[in-house]
Amino acid sequence: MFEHCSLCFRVRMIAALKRLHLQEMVVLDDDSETMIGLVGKRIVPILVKDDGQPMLESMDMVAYVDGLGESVLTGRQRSEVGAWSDRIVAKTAPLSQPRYPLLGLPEFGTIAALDHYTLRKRKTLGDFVELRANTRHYINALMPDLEELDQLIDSPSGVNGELSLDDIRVLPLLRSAATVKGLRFPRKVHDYFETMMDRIGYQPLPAV
Ligand SMILES: N[C@@H](CCC(=O)N[C@@H](CS)C(=O)NCC(=O)O)C(=O)O
Repeated sequence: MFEHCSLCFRVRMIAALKRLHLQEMVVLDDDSETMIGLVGKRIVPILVKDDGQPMLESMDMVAYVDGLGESVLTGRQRSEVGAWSDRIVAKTAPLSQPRYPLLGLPEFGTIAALDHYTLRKRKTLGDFVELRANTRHYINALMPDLEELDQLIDSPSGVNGELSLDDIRVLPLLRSAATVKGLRFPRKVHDYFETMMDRIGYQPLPAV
């Protein structure tokens, strides 16, 4: 996994909700070898099950972990929440991705790993300094979506009330958005984020 990765956080989240031990291993951003050695390509998250078999899709991993013992994701899903989650990624990426290298995260623990990330993201997203310089613009573009989520949240302990796969979709995205100093979550989003992070026992990432 990468510490900053929201898809990886889905798996960490379900393990925490289930009170199951997940042995976590962070790879350096330039350590393609480890990922390719496990599954034949560069990708995270990878879940290696107790029988040694690796899994590749984060939502399959979530279903697998939730299926160990009694399920906790018993609530209904709502298509509006799923659609919101799909849409928001393009809005948070220009804010969160240029910030991750500033947070002291283990996947950027060497200069080579840090530069590897910066170079590959420059190709897809653009120049980090320029993106960060436009923080206000990207925050303004994101706020209507956060207001929309505020209307969608049913309870601080579950976006649809009872815990569901929608929480697995939403919380990791909020964790990423919360790396942006100066971005204020609307009240219900804020309460949901605090309550859920507290429940799973994770500190938010630093905000810069
Ligand atoms: N559908 C996969 C997508 C996994 C994925 O796109 N992972 C990204 C990181 S968020 C990745 O590995 N990108 C390649 C890279 O980092 O070089 C899942 O949900 O697990």
